[in-house]
Amino acid sequence: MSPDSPASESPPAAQDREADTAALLARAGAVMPGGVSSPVRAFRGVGGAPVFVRGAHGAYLVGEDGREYVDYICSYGPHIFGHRPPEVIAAIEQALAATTTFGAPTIAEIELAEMIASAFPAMDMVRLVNSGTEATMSALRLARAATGRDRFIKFAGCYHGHADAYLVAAGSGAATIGVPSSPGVPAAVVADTLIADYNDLDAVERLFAEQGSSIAGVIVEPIAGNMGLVPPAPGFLSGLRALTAEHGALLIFDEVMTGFRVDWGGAQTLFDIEPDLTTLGKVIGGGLPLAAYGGRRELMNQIAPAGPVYQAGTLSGNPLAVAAGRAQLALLAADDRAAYGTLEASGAKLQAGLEASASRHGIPLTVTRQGSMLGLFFTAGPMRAQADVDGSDQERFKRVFHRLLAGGVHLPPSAYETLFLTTAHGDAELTHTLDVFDRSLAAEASA
Ligand code: KE4
Repeated sequence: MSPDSPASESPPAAQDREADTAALLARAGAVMPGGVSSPVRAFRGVGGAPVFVRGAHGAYLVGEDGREYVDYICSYGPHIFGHRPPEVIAAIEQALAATTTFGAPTIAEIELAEMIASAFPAMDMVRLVNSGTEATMSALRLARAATGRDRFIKFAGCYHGHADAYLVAAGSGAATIGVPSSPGVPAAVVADTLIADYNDLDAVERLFAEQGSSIAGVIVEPIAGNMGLVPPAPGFLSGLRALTAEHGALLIFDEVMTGFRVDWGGAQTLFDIEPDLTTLGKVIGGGLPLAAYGGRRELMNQIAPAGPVYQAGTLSGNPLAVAAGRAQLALLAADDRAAYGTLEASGAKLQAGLEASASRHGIPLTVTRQGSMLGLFFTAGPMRAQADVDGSDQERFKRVFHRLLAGGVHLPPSAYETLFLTTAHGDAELTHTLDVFDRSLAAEASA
């Protein structure tokens, strides 16, 4: 299907593929919980056995069975130029010639931090960490230290990683596997976690009216991507900015998914709102483990060793990950940031095709989108909060997911995940996707 697909390897018959995958999953499950390294990959949200992946190129995953799939997982966000962009691979190879890790400061870390700070005006200073979870965990610790308060507000359906305090009404894999509040999280830890519905500014206003003097901050995905893609309602983010400023709390934008994805300066630039702290990840690591948090100088200088708030990491600022991240950000900055125009055009084309197909077949569908991030919901909408996602036709999502997979199109295996596009998703990939999607909806309409 793709220009360099392994044409010689004809995929094994479907039943062989199923058997092989089932055997792989059984083998994996004997030594790894659920057979995976992260829950959402186990297909619990859609049923069936996951595709074990052997390789990837451009917009394609290659399964262990040799089949190719147009990839809309994109590793849940890090890939924005497709798999193996030559410039990123070359940067990693060059860094590898020096080492895999030093455990000592490097000029490359300074340069990446300077790139990030220049793209995000709200980030005077940056601390590099290894995962989005570390970034949001550290940002919360800093907010609590800076305000001397313990409580914070998060939104149902938003996912900020798996630090204990956040595993309440979490999105992403937590929502998928139906355990939004995980066992093992002490009640005392989440006693300070206050929950509101996304886009419900009145609920936030009430929480501040009741407990404002004990609220350290509000953490929010400025464009929610962990309950599918749910956009902020007009005035929601500016309302959070006003309420946090009024009550001396910090506004934390969790841009692990949206940072450098929806715009060079993230959602905060799109919406022209300046948070107090920002968390980043995914794109900034170029596919290797790297994330970051940052904010105003007087806040960040409270982080050890500049200040008393402790946070550390053996592999933080890892030279390979920093090299990959710098190369990927350089690609995004190239040609006056032309990549964003390409991603917007592809995203708009895919959205229009999906919506036209649903209209043709009389299937209720809401497609939400911000650039190269899309949400796919089998419901008339609108999508404002997790309850709207919960109320969508999830059985239909599962059936369409598997029909697409059989047709060589791999969505993220959950109605609570966002589809990602990269610059490698060209006309051939979008046309194939829309053809298979249309056939899937025709089957739904005739069922
Ligand atoms: P990690 O710890 O997974 O690197 O990042 C946590 C995180 C924090 N904030 C936001 C907005 C995020 O989207 C994430 C992670 N996103 C999920 C995808 N929905 C990661 C996929 C997974 O858990 O396997």
